[in-house]
Amino acid sequence: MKLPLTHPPAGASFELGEEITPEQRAFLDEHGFVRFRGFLSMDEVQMIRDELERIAEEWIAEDREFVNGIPIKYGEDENGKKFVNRYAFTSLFSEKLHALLSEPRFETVRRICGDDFRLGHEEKDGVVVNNYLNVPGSNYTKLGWHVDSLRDVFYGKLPQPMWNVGIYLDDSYRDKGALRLIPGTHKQSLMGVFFGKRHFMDHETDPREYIVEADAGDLTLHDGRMWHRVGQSPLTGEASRRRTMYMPFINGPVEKKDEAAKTPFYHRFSRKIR
Ligand SMILES: O=C(O)CCC(=O)C(=O)O
Ligand SMILES: [Fe+2]
Repeated sequence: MKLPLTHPPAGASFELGEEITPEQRAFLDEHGFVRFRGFLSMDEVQMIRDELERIAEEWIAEDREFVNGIPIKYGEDENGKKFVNRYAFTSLFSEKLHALLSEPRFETVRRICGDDFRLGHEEKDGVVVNNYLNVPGSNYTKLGWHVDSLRDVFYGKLPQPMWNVGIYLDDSYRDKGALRLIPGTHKQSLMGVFFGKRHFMDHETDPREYIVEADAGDLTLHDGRMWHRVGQSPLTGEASRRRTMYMPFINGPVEKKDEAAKTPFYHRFSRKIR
């Protein structure tokens, strides 16, 4: 892989108006990601956190293992209490969240991805929430290097265009581990996607990596073709908690899932290696 031409400045961020500006678009094109500050209010962030708590209680009470074939990852906190490490299809379990994601602000985001893109509430893994907590019983404290669109290969297709749009539900600076990505790798060849790194197994620091630091309420967009990982927090317990919500923006034929959907190979594989 070639080195990116320029490295984005540390902490680079923007504010999103009714439309993406040429400057913001140029940043996104060049580096493959962008961060918009203060996209949601703290009240909205709190609403989502509360909904997540409610959904977790529901799923734990009914011993739910899957949603539409996608395994829910559970962990145990310091008090032995079960919690959800990774939610899938979250917006199907909350009318409030679904309503928020239908507001005009998200239409702006959709148009940034492309006029023919849609938010896949019922496709792929739907709206995913990661809840990283660094405690011994947690099954999700970090995430190895990967390229999101390689998942298509596990689903039996060539990598498709896809944007991963993230909402931060906690402040996430490097003391939380944070998202690390390699700017410019959205332009890599298919060979780079396949063989650049060992997907999900490799957690090594890369000299090219850029640490995306963000506050609760921020919105980020990253190209599904670029290399990224989530580091492990050097902190433990509640201080290490990092919640992010990812929305898949996709185009092409609609492929909705329901409870009859099979578990993709990728998830059976990833269950073993984390
Ligand atoms: O938590 C994050 O910021 C990234 C998560 C991620 O890369 C993924 O779920 O594919
Ligand atoms: Fe990812």
